[in-house]
Amino acid sequence: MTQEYQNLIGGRWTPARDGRRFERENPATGEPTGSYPRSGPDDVRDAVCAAQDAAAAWRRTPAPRRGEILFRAAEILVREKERFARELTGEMGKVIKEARGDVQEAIDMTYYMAGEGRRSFGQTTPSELPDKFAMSVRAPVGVVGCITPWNFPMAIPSWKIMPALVTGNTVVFKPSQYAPKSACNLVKTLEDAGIPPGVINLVFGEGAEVGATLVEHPAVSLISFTGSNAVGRRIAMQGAELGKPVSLEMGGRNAIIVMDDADIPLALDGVIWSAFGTTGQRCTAASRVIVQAGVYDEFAERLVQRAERLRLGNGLDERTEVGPVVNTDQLHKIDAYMAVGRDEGATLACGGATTNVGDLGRGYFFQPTVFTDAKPQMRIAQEEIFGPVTALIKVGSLEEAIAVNNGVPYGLSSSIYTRDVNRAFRAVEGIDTGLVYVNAGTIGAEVHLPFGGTRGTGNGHREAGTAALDTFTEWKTVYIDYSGRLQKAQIDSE
Ligand code: UN1
Repeated sequence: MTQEYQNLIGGRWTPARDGRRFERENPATGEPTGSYPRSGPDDVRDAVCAAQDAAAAWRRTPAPRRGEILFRAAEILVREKERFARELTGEMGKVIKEARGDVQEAIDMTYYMAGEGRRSFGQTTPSELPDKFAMSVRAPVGVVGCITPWNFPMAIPSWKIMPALVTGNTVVFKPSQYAPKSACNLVKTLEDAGIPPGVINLVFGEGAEVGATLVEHPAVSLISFTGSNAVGRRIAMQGAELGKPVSLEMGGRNAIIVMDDADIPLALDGVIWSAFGTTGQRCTAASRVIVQAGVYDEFAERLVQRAERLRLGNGLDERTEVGPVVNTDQLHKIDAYMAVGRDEGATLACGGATTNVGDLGRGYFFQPTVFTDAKPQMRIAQEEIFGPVTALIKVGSLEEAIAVNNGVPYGLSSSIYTRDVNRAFRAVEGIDTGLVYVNAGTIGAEVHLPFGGTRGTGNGHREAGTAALDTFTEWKTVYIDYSGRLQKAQIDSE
């Protein structure tokens, strides 16, 4: 029988009020992986209430104590890493090595934010007046709603939940319905680490019901969302109307630039990893490769050879290099882009179809695909496909490469392969994305540096690093006048 999972509300694992459920299946095999509450607005309201009730005591808990709970959670994640990784692969498909990396990223973030319990520095600065002291401290915002996608089901929730908790907020967490077990594992870990009831609440269900209620709820002070641009924009508009800050992370259309003087084998490794790792289902995936004319033909040929050899399969098999895509909708969406690319005049150099050879027939597999002769304005070079598909674009110069790189609606990650340090620095300066890599692919951000993007990717916020603390706290500026008399800033100091 399929195992039944529950919401966590106010420290109690409970079904949806009206008893509805949904099932998730393994995208590699079609087998059921669990049954989850299909929650409705009432469940969200219960969770928000629980988070509100827990807020006062949690914000008064000294930050180092909050950090210790996170530290214990990180220790549990370390112990359970293999099991969590296997369950993660089983429900969203990424290959097991990468699933371990996903859990590791959550471990890294949890340790990192545990340390913030003893930092969370503010400023002290001299006042312009005598006998007056000035400082700034961080204050929690209150109840935070975290809405997360399926492609990094451990890492991305940890980017939101850990900084929110350590800075004294309480959380209502709505994970993707395509990776619910990992969400459960993460929340259970926090519970086992000793997080008080109501401080973290978990509500499973669909965006239209659960997510929407969370965004609109007046007691939710902040929404942190990672997902599609369409949903993110809607949340931003609602947030503006309700006067509610929202932090958005909404995908990319990232490129690797390969210059004539690049180390070609290294660049090939970088493209294969960045385009087809996680089956291309990373916001940071290299879905475009901008290649200088002098090496274009050779690069295209060698890339196609490598892509054709990639081994598709169940991610739990250690030999598998590319797992399934997450669901049938994604499979159809990716498939539909094949015709779009061909109609626009790009050449389908390899892949281009779903595959159901042998066991693959039970899952959602799409062949690693390379389009050559793509032009910068084609839809296959502009729109986020989110699958194992990359498009090669030929350019003449570094300036043109940078212009093409920047000429998309998104601005998350970019990379350049060159041996010329001057070119590398010129690219770093000219590229308009939140992340830039030199002689490395577009994926692989580390947790202690800011993560996020420009233009259609974000709305000015960054996750990870100390930048995350700015999202989850308000600055409180404190002046203490110990002169015993009325002192007037800007006036008495003349
Ligand atoms: C994402 O795809 O949204 O830099 C996150 C990377 C990973 C995180 C990706 N550390 O590719």
